[in-house]
Amino acid sequence: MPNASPRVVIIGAGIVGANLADELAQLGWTNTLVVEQGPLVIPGGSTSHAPGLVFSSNPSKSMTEFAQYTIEKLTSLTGPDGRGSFLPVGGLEVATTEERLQDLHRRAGWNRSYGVEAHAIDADECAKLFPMLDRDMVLGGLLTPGDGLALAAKGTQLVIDRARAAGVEFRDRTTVTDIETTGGRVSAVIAGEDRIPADIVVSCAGFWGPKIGEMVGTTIPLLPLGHQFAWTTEVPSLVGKNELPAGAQAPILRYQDKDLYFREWGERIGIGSYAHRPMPVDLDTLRTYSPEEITEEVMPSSLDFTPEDFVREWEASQELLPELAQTQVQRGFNGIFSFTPDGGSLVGQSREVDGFFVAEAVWVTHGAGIAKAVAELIALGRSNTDLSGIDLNRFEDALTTPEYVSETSQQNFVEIYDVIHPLQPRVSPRDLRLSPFNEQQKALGAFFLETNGWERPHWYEANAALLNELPEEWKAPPRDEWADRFHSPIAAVEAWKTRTNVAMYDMTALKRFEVKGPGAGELLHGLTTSSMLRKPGAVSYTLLLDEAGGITSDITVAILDEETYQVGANSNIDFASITRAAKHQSAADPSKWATVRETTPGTCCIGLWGPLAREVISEVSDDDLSNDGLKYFRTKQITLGGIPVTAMRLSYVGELGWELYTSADLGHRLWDVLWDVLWEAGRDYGLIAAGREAFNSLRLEKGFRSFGSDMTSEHEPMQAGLGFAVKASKTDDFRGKAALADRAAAATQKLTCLTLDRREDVVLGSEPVYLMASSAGTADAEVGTASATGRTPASTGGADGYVTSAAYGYSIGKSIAYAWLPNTLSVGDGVEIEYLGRRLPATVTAEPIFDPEMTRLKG
Ligand code: FAD
Ligand code: THG
Repeated sequence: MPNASPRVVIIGAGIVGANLADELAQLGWTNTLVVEQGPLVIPGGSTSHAPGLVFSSNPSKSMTEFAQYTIEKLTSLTGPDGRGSFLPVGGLEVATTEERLQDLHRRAGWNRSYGVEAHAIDADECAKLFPMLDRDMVLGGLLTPGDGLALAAKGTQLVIDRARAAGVEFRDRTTVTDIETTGGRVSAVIAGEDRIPADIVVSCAGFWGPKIGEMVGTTIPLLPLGHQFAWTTEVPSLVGKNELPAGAQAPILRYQDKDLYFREWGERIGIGSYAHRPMPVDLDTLRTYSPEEITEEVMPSSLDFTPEDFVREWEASQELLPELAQTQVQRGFNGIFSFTPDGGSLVGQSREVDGFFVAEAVWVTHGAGIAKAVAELIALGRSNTDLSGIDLNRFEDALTTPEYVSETSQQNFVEIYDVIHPLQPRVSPRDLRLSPFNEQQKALGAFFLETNGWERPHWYEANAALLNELPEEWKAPPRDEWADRFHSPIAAVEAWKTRTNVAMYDMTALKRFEVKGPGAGELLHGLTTSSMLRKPGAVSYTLLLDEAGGITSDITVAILDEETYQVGANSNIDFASITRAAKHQSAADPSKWATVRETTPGTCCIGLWGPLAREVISEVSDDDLSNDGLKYFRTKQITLGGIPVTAMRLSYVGELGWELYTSADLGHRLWDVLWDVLWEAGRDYGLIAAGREAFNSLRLEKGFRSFGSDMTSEHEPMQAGLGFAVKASKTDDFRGKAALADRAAAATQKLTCLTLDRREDVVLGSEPVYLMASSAGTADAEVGTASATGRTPASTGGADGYVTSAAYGYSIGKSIAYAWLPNTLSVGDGVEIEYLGRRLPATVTAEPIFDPEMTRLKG
């Protein structure tokens, strides 16, 4: 029978490429060829020498699930010895500082949030699990019993056998030298003299990825870096304990305070180090090997050990594991792997070339899980697991230059085991993308955080002068030290002024682009959940869905004229997907062409919001901005102090006012025009500039969702509380429509608004949430997480849900946390949020908390 699935060529037979071939075959796609430059038994990439530690703790739900799937799959891949390809020895992270000890509770929270067993344990228990530890150095640990060692090379060979049996072809000792494209699509892979036809090409080339990307003109923002791994000589207490040569029984061990990790390796200990200087590798000068030269110890991904980089590391190893003083460093190597600007993997289809996919910068830990998701993406057009956090297209162009990738990737290597606060900005480069208001913001004492390369004010020190005017009921109690980082009491002033007077917000970093052409309306109409065939002046809040009805973004679309649509988006991923759709529509029917042009860098935006916004703007504009002049969710061109401005009446903070857009050159003046109202008008409106901390609090009070944290493609609109954005009046088809009803009926979880019962409690996001015994299950209390609330927790292993976004709500005087929880909960039900090992009582609350009648916005 002829094979009907498209011809897929996968480049690279490491853990990712081999598993991708297998996962595609399981979906019925067997017309696949895997091309590998090395010998298939030891290809010589990172997988060939990976020591295989699988620690699943991760702030991302998707990454946690990818690790769990890798563990599950490797466990099920049994060799001729009847044993699987995973050693479930458990994972142990030890703390030797108070800060780390606290952080282990936070990490345990991530595990529990996403259903993975984790225990905070004391030093005695750590020493029992890993007897070599210096008990007195250790303050406590985090035990993840399900973690352990991936036998990556073995598992990869087994998966290759299985894929072969399903009909997949593997061709080793073959180096891909070029990729042929025809009409913007891949058509063949070139290997020297050979031309291999292909409908789809997937680069699973690991740290060689940038070289493959160059072949089609797609930038792959990863940096190959060296990383030291060494083995001791025989350790007395391990003699005769483990199977040889590489068996292990004790948990894999992390000593993050010194950037080290350890595993038993037969009678020896293997030590991995991130403590050394970053060692970038230049792919152009990397030595190439003929397949015959490659052995277990000699391979292209393995550089010579540099003992001078292992001196302090060896001392630190002997401190934690004193028995190592009786051993020496027997052997080591500097292995090559991939780092990226934000530390995440790179997955998805190229923006430039159809049919060119990548799955790179993937750890062994996530290898099988990501391979499964990419197989779904290719075969089904979408993955069952949210991929937005690791999408290849998430980086702005300014963040993919070689210099930027090199600097940020090296920084991520250095910081890999550091305790990083969720709001902590990168150290460098800073001041990369500046809004035209930057100078004025600095003059007001802006405290900047960084987003997508933009400097964005978090609060303004100038507003500290208003702290003594802040009414008592708007003041928030002091926070714990962790939650206090990157926080200022000034945010309370800025929230108060926005709700009672008027404030201006820098919205320049909001990703936006213009869709233009005779086909623009039809294009967006087919992609969104509301009508795009409306008259100029209309603005819609609408959703992009995948074919299965999952939310891939929430956007605003403003119709500027019949053929010009301005999209307010969430990220570069939206830009890439709409660009691709426009290209396809234009090719299919040239009379309905549409182009997509990025306008973020060339324009700027101020959000002017608050009950006095109309008074302020009328001081500087003669345009009619009354409710009759410009209704809620409408746009028009106005003039403001002589500056042409596109005004859009909407507000993410839930107050009367407008987003005011102009070109970047006029931005500085626009700010001054508004600001001068403060001084020139006969009346003091109390206008202030306000920052992102207040903004985030106000948007949560209003119940406005943030894509990526509150909802992803794993959620359909109803359960995310966005059913209103799917317009029942829209009879035309749009992507995802057919799947919506069934999907909503099957949902068991719902995005739920919680408020914390005690005013002093604050959470930050990703924390586990537990139902009470009255709402589910039986009690099973665990030391260290016992209920502090007098209520009985329903369970202590995996949680019942997790927090997405959270902020203190100044206008209600307590914290707000949105969480994914069973949809059986009702308003008034009590739950507990686990924060740094403590249980905080919270209550399901009706939403939106602020202005449910929308009188503020529509007035
Ligand atoms: P690779 O295994 O590198 O596979 C890519 C393949 O593509 C190679 O076989 C290569 O030969 C082939 N290829 C490249 N270019 C071409 C071409 N032009 N034509 C044909 N074929 C080509 N991860 C963990 O999860 N846990 C750990 O404990 C761990 N420890 C590590 C320790 C060290 C010292 C190092 C260096 C890495 C470690 N990693 C660990 C990371 C892990 O090894 C890698 O992230 C993972 O193996 C990458 O798998 P891959 O399939 O993407 O890449
Ligand atoms: N401004 C603009 N575009 C954006 C955002 C923005 N795009 C991305 C992101 N932010 C989208 N998020 C939202 C979320 C809520 C609203 C607007 C953008 C909003 N919601 C009203 C509500 O829920 O009541 C919608 C009412 C309606 O549909 O009529 O305003 O900040 N330009």
